[in-house]
Amino acid sequence: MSDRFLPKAEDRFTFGLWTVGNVGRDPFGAAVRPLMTPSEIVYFLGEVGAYGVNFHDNDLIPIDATPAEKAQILKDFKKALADTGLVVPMATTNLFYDPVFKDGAFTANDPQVRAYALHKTMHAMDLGVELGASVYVFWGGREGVETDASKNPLDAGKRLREALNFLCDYAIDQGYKLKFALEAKPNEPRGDIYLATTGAMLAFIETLEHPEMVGVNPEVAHEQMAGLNFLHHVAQAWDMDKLFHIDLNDQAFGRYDQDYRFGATNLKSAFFLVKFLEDVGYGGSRHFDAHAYRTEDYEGVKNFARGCMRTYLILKEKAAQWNQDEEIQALLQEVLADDGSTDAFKGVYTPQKALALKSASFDRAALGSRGLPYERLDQLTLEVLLGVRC
Ligand code: GCO
Ligand code: MN
Ligand code: MN
Repeated sequence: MSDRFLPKAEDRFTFGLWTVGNVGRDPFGAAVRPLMTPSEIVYFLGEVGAYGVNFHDNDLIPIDATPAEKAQILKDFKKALADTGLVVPMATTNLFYDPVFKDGAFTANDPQVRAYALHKTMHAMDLGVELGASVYVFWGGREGVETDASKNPLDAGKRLREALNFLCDYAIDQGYKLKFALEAKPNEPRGDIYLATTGAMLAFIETLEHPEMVGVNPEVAHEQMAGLNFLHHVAQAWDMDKLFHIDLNDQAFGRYDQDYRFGATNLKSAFFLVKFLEDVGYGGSRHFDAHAYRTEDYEGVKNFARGCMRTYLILKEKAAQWNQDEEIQALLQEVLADDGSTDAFKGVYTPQKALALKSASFDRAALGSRGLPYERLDQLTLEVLLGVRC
């Protein structure tokens, strides 16, 4: 392994307890790996070179833990963090596993379930903040339906808004410096999940009482499951100053939720994503929300985790190469060339500009017949990725 691709703290590579700790259970088969304790996972992540570890409340503290058990787990976990130097940048609530959430949490029809979801989330926020989290993720895995006969989507939106407003105020009231990051997913585990895309989340945020506290946590696989372009959603979030966190993994279009190693399936998309994050100077966590193939033992899980980070760093180097490649840059200049002939129409609207633009004449046929060198640009991109351009 070449040293320049070893992860460093400034890369902000994080993993969830549930990612490398995934035991390989699926709807068709039992666990294939033994369960690691939370502190064992921290040492494991320290060994592979991660910067941080994130968790759902119940990844760390089982839902039925006694106060004494909770205290012991926390003590061991904090010791593991201190021993390894790992930090906890993000925390979240498990609002999907327990049967109580079978009809959703904040959007459940039963008001007692909705109240319990708020109760559980406030406790989980306390836990996250105690361990240093500054981003709090909301992934509404069960906030959806199998049949629209069961729930009015307007009611669901209203309930979700009320819950997030309540929790923003709770954070403010406690003096927590927490930012909320909403994570969209189109389906799985529900037949349809509300606010299915990052774009839908971005629009919803503007309807909240504290939109400044709330951003998004887009995940590669979630837009890809829906056949959408993930980069475009990330760019929109960035443009709105809402990219608070990001979940990196990979996924074939139209499949079940695969959660593959970052870059494993759509390498070119992964490249443009890394290039975007690096070009704009994204400074948040690069969180790998993925898990190893079910075929792996824990040596394989180490290969998986190292692979996520190493692929990111290789793509980062490729992005720098792409930005410096003379032929690529010359093609971009050609594509972006501006002869100044439309300067008089640019910028803010004035009635004069509008009039001048309406009476201007354009050689539509000449414009339409101009060739654009995108084939060459894309081929050069592939050749950078394939390592045949120096
Ligand atoms: C999924 C989601 C989750 C969330 C996690 C944190 O598809 O299962 O991506 O892994 O990211 O629950 O909120
Ligand atoms: Mn996911
Ligand atoms: Mn995720």
